[in-house]
Amino acid sequence: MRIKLILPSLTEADSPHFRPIKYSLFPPLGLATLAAWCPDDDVTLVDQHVETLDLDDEPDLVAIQVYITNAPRAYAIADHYRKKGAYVVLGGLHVTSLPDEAAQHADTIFLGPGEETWPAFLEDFRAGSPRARYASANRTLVGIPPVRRDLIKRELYLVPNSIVVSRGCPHHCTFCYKDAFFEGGKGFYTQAVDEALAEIERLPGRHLYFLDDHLLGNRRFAEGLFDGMKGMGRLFQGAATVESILRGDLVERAVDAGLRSIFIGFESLDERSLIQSAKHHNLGRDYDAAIRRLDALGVMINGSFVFGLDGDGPDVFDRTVDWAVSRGITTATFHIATPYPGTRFFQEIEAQGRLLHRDWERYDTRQAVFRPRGMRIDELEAGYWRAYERFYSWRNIVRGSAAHETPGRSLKHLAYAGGWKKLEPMWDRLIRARQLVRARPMLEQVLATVDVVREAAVPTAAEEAA
Ligand code: B12
Ligand code: SF4
Repeated sequence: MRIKLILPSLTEADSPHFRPIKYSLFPPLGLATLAAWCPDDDVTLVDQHVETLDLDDEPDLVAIQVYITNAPRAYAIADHYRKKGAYVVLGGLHVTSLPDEAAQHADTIFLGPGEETWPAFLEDFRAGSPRARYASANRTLVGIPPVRRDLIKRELYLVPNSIVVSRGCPHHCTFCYKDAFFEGGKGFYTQAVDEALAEIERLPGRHLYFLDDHLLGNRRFAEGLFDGMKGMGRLFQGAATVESILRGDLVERAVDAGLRSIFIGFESLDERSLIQSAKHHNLGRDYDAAIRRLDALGVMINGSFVFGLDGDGPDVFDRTVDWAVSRGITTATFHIATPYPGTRFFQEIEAQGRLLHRDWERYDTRQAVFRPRGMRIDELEAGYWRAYERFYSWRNIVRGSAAHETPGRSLKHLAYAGGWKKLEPMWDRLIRARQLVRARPMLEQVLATVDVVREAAVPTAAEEAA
């Protein structure tokens, strides 16, 4: 059977917001995961961010991954293939949030993760009796076949070794996709440690990026994973919460296994906004202590911040940027608060009559899609762009890098932040020439240099108690 798996572009390639390097970071891991159940089929995997989508072919089955901002493109592609007589199925986050919308463009839709439903569908499809809807309920990653990495065109990505060893997260922030996506079953589960380690062993090169929502979310699993990775010589990046950094010694174990940079959801410096988002695990946490601890371990921080929550006034942008720069946060990801359908945040904003529109393509966290309380819409959007501009000004990159205790760490900060945001023409050239592979040693070099100050990493009694 000819199966075509498609990840439609999250942003149109001719949009001013299409930053080629951002969209050439990671391959479509979800679809490569599904392909594992089709070892004997003729499978093509197309990622519209990095390659042209040929619409003139004749696949028997087309499976499309739908995120919120690619929904209109996904539906157009689906309609096209259905007209041509292909069987078209849709799955992913947006389909799970709005199944009835997606069902208008598909022969079959999938709700939730695909590890249980996709093989069930394939069996029904091959038997000639596929259902219109499959919803995941029994979730596990134990014993699933290995991701079809042979379908990933490694040369097109800066980080071809993206990996997920868990699904979901133990928390319930109201703005997060998580509760909507995992409804009807477990919302946080992991691979078996030995299977995760075997998957890591199979990855070539040194650098890995864990795309897990919360890599430190299950203590026992993370301990096993990091202990098993010790000595493998890997360098990796991942994501975790402030609270998990402050607790116990998991972060030291992660560093020993190769952790060099971490994505942390600070989200807000204001208690009111944290309460509004049910981000209880951040409440009362000592952000500074977490940052000091990571810095002492030589781990760079990518801080995530959300603007436009109810506690935010027009001063939030400069205040947040000044704070992040003064703390030596290496890179920052800013978002305009965006209520994704299916989330509690969406329900609240809709009930309050504050939603501006349902143009999903504009739900890209760069545009205001609801009326904020503490400022005007134009203030929110202008403030968001100003935050990026200020944070990544050379002046602030230099100031941020000076916030570290050692010259080695300052240099690393300069190289990483500068490389990420100030070398756009170089990235564009490498991408056009299909030579991103040449930048990987540079990335590894920056990540590899560490000067750890262990003593400072020991938590205080208060941190331990928290
Ligand atoms: C990698 C990533 C990206 C990559 C690109 C995506 C890619 N190459 O896959 C990049 C960096 C480009 C990116 C950008 C953005 N991202 Co992003 N990203 C992720 C991340 C971290 C991992 C995705 C992943 O690989 N997951 C692991 C795989 C195994 O899971 P999966 O893809 O969901 O696939 C499974 C299921 O969904 C299902 N499935 C999926 N498709 C299909 C299809 C069929 C037919 C079937 C049966 C099943 C199925 O089966 C798979 C196996 O279970 C997720 C967080 C997360 N944990 O998922 C956020 C996430 C997807 N991103 C998100 C957002 C908001 C963005 C941005 C809009 C925000 C921003 N400012 O950065 C931008 C996009 C800008 C724009 N204009 O749209 C949100 C999406 C919310 C939503 N409702 O769609 C997420 C969930 C983060 C979050 N916590 O809010 N992102
Ligand atoms: S901690 Fe992060 S991944 Fe977990 S629910 Fe909150 S926003 Fe989502």
